[in-house]
Amino acid sequence: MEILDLFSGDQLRPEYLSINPNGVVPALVHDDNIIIDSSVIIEYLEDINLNLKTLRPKKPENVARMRAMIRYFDEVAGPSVRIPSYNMAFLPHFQDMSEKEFIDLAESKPLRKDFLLRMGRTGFSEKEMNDSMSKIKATCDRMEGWLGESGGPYLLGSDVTFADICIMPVIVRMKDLGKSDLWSSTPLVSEWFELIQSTAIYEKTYCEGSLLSQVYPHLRRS
Ligand SMILES: N[C@@H](CCC(=O)N[C@@H](CS)C(=O)NCC(=O)O)C(=O)O
Repeated sequence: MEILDLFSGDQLRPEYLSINPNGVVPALVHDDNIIIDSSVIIEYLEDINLNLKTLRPKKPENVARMRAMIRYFDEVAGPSVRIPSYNMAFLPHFQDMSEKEFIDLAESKPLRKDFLLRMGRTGFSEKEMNDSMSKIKATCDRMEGWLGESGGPYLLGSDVTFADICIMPVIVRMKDLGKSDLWSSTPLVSEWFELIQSTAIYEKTYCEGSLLSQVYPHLRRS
């Protein structure tokens, strides 16, 4: 396993770009296969028979429903969570740069150039922040509906699936940024999140140092 330092630009070095031309993590190299994008990687890990607990439903119609949920998360929640993350946690890294250094950095990002230029060194506007929060709230409302339809406690019913795994980091990030009120009016989402946080595997996943509030002192709340 290789750990990349994203603020040193490890993800933009030619060796890494030859693995993932998008210049983002994660990437998996397994035998001679390169697999990129986290939601693709986790399905691949199931398909190579590592004897892991299955996270894909059995019925094809449920697999389709699960994938449609993941598409929604990637379309709506994924891009939205980046805006408060950058504004509240990462912005100081960019404010320490000169304008030229910042533009050069933005230009070097295959996937995130426009995103960084939109943020600039002053951060995303209040309107962009509010729009992001609305989209994450809309995601919680969708999840509430799905949990109601399936009977929970997971999005597709009694078993945890890739859909739960794909949205979990967004909800964890928002909690870490002090935005738990986004699901205060969606009780099924609150219960879903409590359940996920109570598992042993959650503790392992979010080991010490993996939350932004553990890395950036200014995010710590008393
Ligand atoms: N859809 C991609 C998104 C990957 C992504 O945005 N990764 C971030 C870290 S969470 C990254 O590598 N950022 C590096 C950069 O912006 O230069 C996935 O889920 O794998």
